[in-house]
Amino acid sequence: MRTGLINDVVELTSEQFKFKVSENAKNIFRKTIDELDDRQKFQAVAYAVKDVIIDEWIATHRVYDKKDVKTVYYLSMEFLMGRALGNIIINLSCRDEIKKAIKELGLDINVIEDQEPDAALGNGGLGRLAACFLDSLATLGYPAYGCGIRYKYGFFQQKIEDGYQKEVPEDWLRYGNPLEVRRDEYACEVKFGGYTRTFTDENGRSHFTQDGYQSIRAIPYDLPIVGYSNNVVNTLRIWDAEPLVSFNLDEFDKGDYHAAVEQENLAKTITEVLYPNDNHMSGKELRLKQQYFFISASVQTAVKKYMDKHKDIKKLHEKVVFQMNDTHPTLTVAELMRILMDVYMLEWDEAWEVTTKCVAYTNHTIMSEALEKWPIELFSRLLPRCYQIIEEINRRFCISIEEKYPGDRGKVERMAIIYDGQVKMAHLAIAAGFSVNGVARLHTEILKNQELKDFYEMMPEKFNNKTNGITQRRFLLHANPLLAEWVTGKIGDEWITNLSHIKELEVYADDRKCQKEFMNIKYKNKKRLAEYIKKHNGIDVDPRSIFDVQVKRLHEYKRQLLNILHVMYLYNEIKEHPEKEFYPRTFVFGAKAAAGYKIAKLTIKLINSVADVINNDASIEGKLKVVFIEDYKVSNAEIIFAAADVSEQISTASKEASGTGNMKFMLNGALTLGTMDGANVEIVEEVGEENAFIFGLSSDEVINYEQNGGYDPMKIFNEDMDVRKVLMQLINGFYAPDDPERFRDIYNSLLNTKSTDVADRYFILKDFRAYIEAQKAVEEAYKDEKRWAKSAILNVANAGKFSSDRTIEEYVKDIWKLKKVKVEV
Ligand code: T68
Repeated sequence: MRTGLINDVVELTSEQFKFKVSENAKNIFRKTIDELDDRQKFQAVAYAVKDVIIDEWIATHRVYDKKDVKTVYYLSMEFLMGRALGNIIINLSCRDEIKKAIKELGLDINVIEDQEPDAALGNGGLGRLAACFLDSLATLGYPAYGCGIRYKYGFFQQKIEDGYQKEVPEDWLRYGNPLEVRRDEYACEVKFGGYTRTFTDENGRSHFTQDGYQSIRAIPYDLPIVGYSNNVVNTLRIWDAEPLVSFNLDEFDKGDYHAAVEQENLAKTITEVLYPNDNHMSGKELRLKQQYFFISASVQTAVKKYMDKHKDIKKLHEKVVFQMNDTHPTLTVAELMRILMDVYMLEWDEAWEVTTKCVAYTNHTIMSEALEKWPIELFSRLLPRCYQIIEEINRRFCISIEEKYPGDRGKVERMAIIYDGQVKMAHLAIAAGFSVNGVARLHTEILKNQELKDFYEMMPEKFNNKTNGITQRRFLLHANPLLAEWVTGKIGDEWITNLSHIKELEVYADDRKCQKEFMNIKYKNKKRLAEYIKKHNGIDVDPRSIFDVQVKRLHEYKRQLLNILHVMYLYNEIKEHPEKEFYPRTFVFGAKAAAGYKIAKLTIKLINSVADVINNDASIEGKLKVVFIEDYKVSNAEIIFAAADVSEQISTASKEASGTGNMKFMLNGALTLGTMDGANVEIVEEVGEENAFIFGLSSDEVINYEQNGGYDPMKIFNEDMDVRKVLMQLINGFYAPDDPERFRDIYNSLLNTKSTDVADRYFILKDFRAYIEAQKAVEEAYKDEKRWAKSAILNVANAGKFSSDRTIEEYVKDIWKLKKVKVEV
């Protein structure tokens, strides 16, 4: 039970909560509760929940202050939070009172939750990981801030029109955000451009300062991160930009009209929109501005907060650690050096010593197109002082490489931070960070032995692995209440805060009654998804069919194309052999493509075209259905994971750093159909190969082919008639009668070395047969209900390792060295 600090919170009754809601209705909308529309009901309830949280939020920070705790600043361009309200309610200890009150008010909690827009301040895995980490940090009671950007427009909304993706701006703040708190008192100034000037102080020491710059004001908005039943409320601080002074008439009078307007425009554009690329670097000037903007504001604030209580800036690392979520926040290194030297007057060596004890770096990809490199010209123009600092870091780093490997020019060329006219952010992050981690065991090994081999050889002590995880609070407790209740009924509720307990379910895997209960829950969840599909797509799907699901960003390496080509193959089989037994299957896709990623967008059109043909062919008697779920996001993901039988994790081996969707499916009792890539390797290790379907090239094989110029897909095309038939259907108008050339680029990407430098770069044809066989094994396994139910339960039971609580404990122990805090009377 709750042991809160403040009476108001401790004794919250449903009566009090009802009162809060009706007061909100009155004060905000001048209405009684029954006069509110659904959105207003959401707001009235959300403000009441915020009221409940606030006291705990204050109490938490009072404890942090009093105990003078070490704090992690999780710096990330992205936090894919999804909806907050439902999640906060299940985490609050007074959840039952709130739920009771909502019911007594005659409100439907599901309808209310559905009114909240998703906070989609992220693209995919990397942003969602950050959100899961915040949930775990608060639940485990670790002092932490998430630091990010308050994008006006989050990740775009996807509409499907005539089978094509259309991007619609996501205006998530249109009606305001009831859960945020604007903190004007922590506003600060961020400077761009201009030039650095040297001056000498009275002791003859030279210093640097920036002149002729443009400035903007960074304003923080705080969002509460509520821990599970522990009174802890941490903070996600996202920064908005405003003009320093609004339109400056002085400048206008002086004739410096342009400078004034430019400065104002900078403030308007900088936090306007999230860049919608995942695993791809955009290289746009505005993106670099966004990075410096939120890093400068976050680092300034963290240092100031430390100095408010402490005297010795040289001991910053005892209280502060910055975790850089990929290279996007790597300017932390330069900004911290700048503040230490230019504001606190440390010498270079002193500043370097502090900086290198404070920053750590997580790598999320080995895809070369995702590696951040900035042209020197752009970088030095926008951030002259930071550039100067990075030049000096580079100079010293190159000397240390030469000392270690005398005469080895290749080393310096490969490892330098500035080389070939570019600033290489990963190299800077590794040179300055005291820790470099990958996000799954295989990924970290590939970093050490391939991508970052030189760095690993020179600084092996920095490298470590932190296999990703997900929060079971959102992805089981909230997303799948039926299964959550079943699990708790069997083994108690400790799994909610310690997922390793879920292993206790194993003893029920063979129990016939439990198997039936489990399959019944899965069936109900499939019905829930079928209703969602009916409502949103107008397609009837049979909840008794196998739900085979691939939901994730659309990217060639994730191989949605392999999946849909296999669907085309199955359709051909059914048409050619209508007499053959075939277990009905529903293929579900959900994926957003980056707006400028042509072949990815064409793949969406292909999936929808195949869906149109198959879903409307009465002759196959509903044996096959294909559904593309529009606007895949955190909120509908929760419904989708709960309903899946098969989890498609079919990336080209070595390309998916970890994956986290794979873990969400597993926890909800879906069986993985996947390659030995990313965290799939560890999933199979936990659950046993007999409870998953593994196929395809290994990462070593892929890397081998790549180093030897690829393989010949034409050979497969010429020898395998099933493959050939499917590929021909891409260019003979079978799925595009009005424009047979429509899918030519996809065909070419697989076969034609003239139009792409490497044909079938992602080994789709190479893995095709193995995938067909694995899919056959899935069908066989599903026909045996006992066997399937057992495997599904074993998947749930062995998901313990994949809690983000476990991941966070490892970060804390190996990297951050934080102490747990209790918030109580
Ligand atoms: C993902 N990366 C990995 N990047 O692909 C995935 N990139 O394997 C892993 O599980 C996940 O990170 C968490 O570690 C991304 O999601 C991006 O979204 C991204 C965004 C901007 C620029 C580059």
